[in-house]
Formats: sequence, structure tokens, C-alpha cells
Amino acid sequence: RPRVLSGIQPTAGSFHLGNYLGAVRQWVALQETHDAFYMVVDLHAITIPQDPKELRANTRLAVAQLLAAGLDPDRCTLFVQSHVPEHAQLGWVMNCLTGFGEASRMTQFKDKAAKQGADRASVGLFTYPVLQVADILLYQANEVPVGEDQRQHIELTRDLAERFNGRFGETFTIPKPYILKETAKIYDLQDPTVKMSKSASTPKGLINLLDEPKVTAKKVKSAVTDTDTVIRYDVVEKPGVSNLLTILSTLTGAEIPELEERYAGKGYGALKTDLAEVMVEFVTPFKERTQQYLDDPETLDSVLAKGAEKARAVAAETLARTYDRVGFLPAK
Ligand code: AQP
Repeated sequence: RPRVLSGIQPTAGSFHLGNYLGAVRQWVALQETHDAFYMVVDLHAITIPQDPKELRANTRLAVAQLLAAGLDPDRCTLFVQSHVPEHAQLGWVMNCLTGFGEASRMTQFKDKAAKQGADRASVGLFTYPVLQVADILLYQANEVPVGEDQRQHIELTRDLAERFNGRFGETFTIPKPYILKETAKIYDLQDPTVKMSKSASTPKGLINLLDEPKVTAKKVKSAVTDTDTVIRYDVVEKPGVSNLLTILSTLTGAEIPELEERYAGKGYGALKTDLAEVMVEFVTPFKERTQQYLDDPETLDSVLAKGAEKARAVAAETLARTYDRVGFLPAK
């Protein structure tokens, strides 16, 4: 079986709809066909300041949401990044292989640093794409299921893997991005030209999966569309409507042309009302299942202990080979 690896940050508490449609949904499907490794990336979380108590709680919450979304610990390896120390260890080696200019070109870093303020952005934030390289290479992943915003980091991963292999001998599998065209980028409901993001300028544009279903319905109903009334998929001319169509299509399985036909002559109200209903039907049981997992910390801990053990077995082997290739003296 080909291998996949991906991660999600525990920082915002609730996952948002972009996280789910862009990434987590694919993770659930891929556990049936791939040897799948998924992790909650707490090392990445501390690239911006975190409250320790909240970070711990949000890490548990992230695991509970992944289980609620359908990850099955018998079908995939689910773990917390800091439980596998090899990530930081390989991260260092990768840092030493990365050019300063190369790291400076990462657009995610530039965006996040701008939000933080240049003086406050940490060196950790600067090198987080390189830690991500280590995350992926440790598992010799063939594919990395992510949203469009991560494409540049997968390119960096490929470059560094090739560089290392060229310099030290064949060591790492060269991974490919696994990005579904339809859901690669889910847009903010209030500003459908920017991606839905936890750092959205207004909470009204962001669908948090753990929001009260009533709140979710309201956000959908007040989504920004346009002054026209025609329901047509056209990302350039009608980004708001297109975003709503993408979401409805993905959650219901109906094709976009079928939806265009269904809503012909009906106006935006009908589309929003139906989507609000579909969203409520989706988030209500999701929220309940998440709470059930949170209420059972023993099960959660045992899932994570098993996951970390499985992940470490693979990670330790790759790290040992890498250290040897680099020329580190083996510890006796
Ligand atoms: N809007 C999106 N559309 C499609 N995919 C998305 N992803 C994130 N936003 C969208 C994908 O979700 C996965 C996890 O991303 P993350 O760990 O970076 O989660 P996050 O920090 O909560 O994502 P944000 O909201 O995008 O954070 P900021 O505001 O910090 O930039 C990834 O595979 C990502 O592609």
C-alpha cells in the first residue's frame, strides 16, 4: 500500500470547514486504500505563542474531532507530533540543508509573519515549513493530502529530499501532493476571494465545526454572494455563489451542474436555506461524537499511545539511516 502522511494544527480549538473539506475528509477516505499516518502537529502550534493549558486541551480536542470525522485507529496511525521526538531531530538536519533565501520565499511564512508583526514572529515560524519537510520524509510518504495553501511546502519537501538523496545517497521517498481540485481551497463566507482561515477578519466568514448549529445556519444564510441572482459556478465572476455550490456539492455528493439546474430561477435564498440545512445535519452529529470522545479520556490516551508507538517504529528507522548518512558517530 502506498503511504500517506498529513497533519493538522490544534491551535484554534474547533476545526473549520476548510480544514475538513480541504484535508480531513480526504484523510478518512485514504485510510481505506493507503497506509495512513495522521498527526496533530503541536510542535507547529508553538511557532506562535500558546497558553500551555489551552494547547493541551486543544490537542485532545483535535484528536477527538479527527475520530468524530471518521478516522479509525485500526485503519490508520493517529498520533501527536511531540510524542515522536524524531520530528524535531530530523527537522534540525533539514534546517541545515535549507537555504536562508529558500525558506524566506515561503508564502505561508510571509503571511503568518505579517499577521504576527515582523518583530514578534519567531524563528520557529520561519523554519516551520522545514519541520514539515521532516514530518513528511520521516514516514517515506508517497502522497500528502492537504489543501492548496500547502502546495509550496510539498514542493520544498521534494526539493530537499532530492538534495539530500543527491548529496548523501538514496534515503528519502519523493512525495507528491494529494490535492483535490474541487475542495483545494474553501473560501471565507464574507470575503469569498480569500481562503477560509482561523485567522479570518470576521468570525462571520468562518464556519467552525463546533459552533452551535444555529450559529452555523445563520452564517450560511448571511454569506456574501453578489448583486445578480443567477446560480452559476464561476469562480471569477461569482466567487461567493461558487463557494456555496462547492460546499453543497461536496457534502451531498450532487454534481455542480446538477445543482445549477436544481436552482435555476430560484435565487440565492433557496440555495442558502438548503445549504444551511445540510450543514446543520452535518455538524450536529459531528459535535456530539466529538463530545463523546472527549468524555472518554482513557480511550483517547490509549489511541494516542498506540499511534505514537507505531509512528516511532517507522520514524526511528528513517532517522537512524539519515544520521548514518550524514556522518554522525553512532552512540554505543
Ligand atoms: N480554506 C481552506 N480550504 C482548503 N483547505 C484548507 N486547509 C486550511 N484551510 C483551508 C487545510 O487544512 C489542513 C490543516 O491546516 P492547518 O493545520 O494549517 O490548520 P489551520 O492552521 O487551522 O489552517 P488555517 O485556518 O489556514 O490557519 P492559518 O490562519 O494559520 O493559515 C491543511 O491541509 C490545509 O491545507
